[in-house]
Amino acid sequence: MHSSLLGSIGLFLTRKAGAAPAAGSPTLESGGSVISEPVTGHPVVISTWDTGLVANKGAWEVLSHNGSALDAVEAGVKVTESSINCCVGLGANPDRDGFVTLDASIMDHQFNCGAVAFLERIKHPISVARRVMEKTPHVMLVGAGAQEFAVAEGFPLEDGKLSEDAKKSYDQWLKKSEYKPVINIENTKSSSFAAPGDAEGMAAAPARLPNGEWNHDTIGMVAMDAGGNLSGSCTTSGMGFKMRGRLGDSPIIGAGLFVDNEVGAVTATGQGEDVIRICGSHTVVEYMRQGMSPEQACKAAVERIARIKKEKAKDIQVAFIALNKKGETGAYALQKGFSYAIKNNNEERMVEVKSVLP
Ligand code: SD4
Repeated sequence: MHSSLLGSIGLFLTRKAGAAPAAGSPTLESGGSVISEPVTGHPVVISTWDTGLVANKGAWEVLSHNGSALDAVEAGVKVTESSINCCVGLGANPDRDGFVTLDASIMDHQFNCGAVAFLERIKHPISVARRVMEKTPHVMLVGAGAQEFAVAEGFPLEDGKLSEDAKKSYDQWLKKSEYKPVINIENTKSSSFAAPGDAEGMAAAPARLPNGEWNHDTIGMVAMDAGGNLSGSCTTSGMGFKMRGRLGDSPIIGAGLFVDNEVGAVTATGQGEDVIRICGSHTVVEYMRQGMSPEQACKAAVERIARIKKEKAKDIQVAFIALNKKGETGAYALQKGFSYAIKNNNEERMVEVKSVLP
């Protein structure tokens, strides 16, 4: 057997609550039960929300065959991009004007990164992001330029029709919000997304979808391969019914995704404006560099957002998931109800995540 695999098997032990933390990692703060036990060892893949469970299977196909973390995180989130769901891929909810616009980013273990944003009619933005990383001197392409690049690279231009679910959801949203394109809804006052420095409560997108669920479901994924290298990916349609041209955190390296192969890999989900405000994923990596566990680091970043948002924190959801160089995983959310999916050689499950707000 390959020696690195033998080495990894020794690490495939889940540290139980109460067991001594690894040298150098501070203990978890007291005052709440540890819902998410860190999982150690590699290969390992984690990803956001329930859809992560299936996406992880796609990544595992690669990781279990000794593939790279980079190939794994691309393959994994492509599974979600191909499925019909509210917030990822071409089947997702559109912007206010009825167009699905997609954002994605990818980053490897050597600080190579690529992103696309405001991309329309392309099924796999994550793969276009990877092409940007590998075939251009740039990090990010947006809008028509990103689409032209994708087509030149051989990605088919899809028809741009809304999925049945998205059409229903959009029609319902139009009714409820009484949105008429001729009226400048962007100037509607809404406190939901206001923060210090915001243009006095300018509406960005509804906090909740017409069915009452939080308006988010990005897939962010980070993985470590058998060789111990880290990579990450993040792909989304952003907030449903957003202003046309709006970008969230997902395509922004350092906000929605960041990987430092010496320290760890982090991705974010939720209200992107507030993740961007604190360069969220980069911040979590830096907290881990200072010695925090993945969970502690995610918690510290979420708390920072809560402090900035003050009483408006209750109107938004933000969460981070993190994987450190030891293969330990952790996450934290602002609101209850966030979970992430984990897969390694020993287990495949959802992990319920603790929140800053009750
Ligand atoms: C965004 N962060 O566009 C994304 C949305 C999201 O889970 O994460 N949804 O702001």
